[in-house]
Amino acid sequence: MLLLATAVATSARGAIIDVGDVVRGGDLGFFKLDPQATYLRTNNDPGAKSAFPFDLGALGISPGDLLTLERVGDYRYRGGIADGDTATATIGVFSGSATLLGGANPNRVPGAIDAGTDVFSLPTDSGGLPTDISQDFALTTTVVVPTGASHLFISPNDSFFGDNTDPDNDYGVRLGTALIVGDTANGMRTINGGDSVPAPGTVIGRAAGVIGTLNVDGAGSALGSANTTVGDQGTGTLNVTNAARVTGGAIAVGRRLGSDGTLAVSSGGGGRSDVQQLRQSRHREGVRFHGDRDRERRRFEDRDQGRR
Ligand SMILES: [Ca+2]
Ligand SMILES: [Ca+2]
Ligand SMILES: [Ca+2]
Repeated sequence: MLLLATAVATSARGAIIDVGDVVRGGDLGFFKLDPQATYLRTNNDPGAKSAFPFDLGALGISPGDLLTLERVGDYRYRGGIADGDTATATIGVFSGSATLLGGANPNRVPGAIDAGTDVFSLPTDSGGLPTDISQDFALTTTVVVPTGASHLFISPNDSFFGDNTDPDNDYGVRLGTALIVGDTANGMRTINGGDSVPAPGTVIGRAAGVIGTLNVDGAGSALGSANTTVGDQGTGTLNVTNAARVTGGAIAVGRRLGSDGTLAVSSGGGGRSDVQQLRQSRHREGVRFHGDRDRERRRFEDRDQGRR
């Protein structure tokens, strides 16, 4: 299936041209988190508070949406003078209701719905009671909002909450919905002429069998994305050409089994192109390959400046 609708948005400097199935993402804002608030079981922890139930509907988020959750800042996980404001481990769980039971319950979120990548939570610091539930996931991540979800709870991943603080008051989460180029049908977006597109997350080629193509072309043209997936279950191509830029966090190429991802960076008459994550990740771990059986099918091209 190929949708033929074409949308063109122009600015003073350039253009964003969408063809086919392109879902525009958006930033939903930063939300402060209390590092003492949790949805996990607690024991002999009178300072612990209840996690806030984020109302998905009120935020304009529906089941099936691709939600981006970016943990921001840090917290201090215990009161000792030597322990800095550096802890970042944060987890979340979707629920079919706003109900959060008392801290003594092993499963405090009666409407919990599984999503994302499983994460383990340690037993309570006092008494060693198990706290782990099967439905929660680790932040930072991009996750599909599961069927039936109406609320979201977020918590530090900790075993004692009453001693947590945030001295510089920066701990929280930034929520957004992802830009999807090629969601359930083929799609293509072209960013050119010096235009710049910020996105909390970007997915190119989401569903199996779908072809998604994102072109970022020309000096000053840019995609800024907290994380980018080139080929999620489908076929994704990210072309960065003629002095264009891609900035932000990690890039996953060919993310799931059966997917196909191509990241092509080339310079042209306009100058050198730059993929910030790529340059860093060649020597670190920002570009990740998944689905080993299909590794040989993936074409990873980096023609810029002879980088390998
Ligand atoms: Ca902090
Ligand atoms: Ca603690
Ligand atoms: Ca868990």
